[in-house]
Amino acid sequence: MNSLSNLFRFASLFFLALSAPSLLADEENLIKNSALEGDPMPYEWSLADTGDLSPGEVAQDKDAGQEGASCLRITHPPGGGYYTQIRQIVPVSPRTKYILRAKVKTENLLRSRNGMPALFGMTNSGGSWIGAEHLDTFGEWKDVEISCETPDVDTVLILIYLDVLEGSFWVEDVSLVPAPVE
Ligand SMILES: [Ca+2]
Repeated sequence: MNSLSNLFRFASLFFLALSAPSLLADEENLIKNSALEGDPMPYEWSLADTGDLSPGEVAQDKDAGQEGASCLRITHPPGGGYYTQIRQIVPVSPRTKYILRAKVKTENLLRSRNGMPALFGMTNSGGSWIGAEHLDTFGEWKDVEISCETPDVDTVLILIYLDVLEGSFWVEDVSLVPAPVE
């Protein structure tokens, strides 16, 4: 075999290796509208009823630092009583390992004394956390990856959650995929 065909074979394998994982991830992603596109509320996602506390401002931010992407932004301006929870019900298999991912950024979070920060994660339908990450990213984008195992349920709630006196929370590219079998 000459060196040119070796080179071609190597290049083909290289590009196959590059493209295969992303194709697989797209097919397996259980999240609908994973890019959180909407006007401004993302389609396929809903705003939870938070009772006496009104939700904050939901917007699509094209200048949030993810090239070419419009990112979901939740803002709690000063002076309000806010509690924002954006969620999607997702069918899953019981007692199965999953990986939940998103790109996130927060800025100027002012917590109440007992308040939670920005949170990303998933719960069962009764609101018990299965996996979550508290987010203090101080203006920098961060890739969040949460490995968790579903309890004996066939749906979960994916939550984008902000419970602060003031501050902003950006989210993009949410995915939930079955964990690779070990
Ligand atoms: Ca988006």
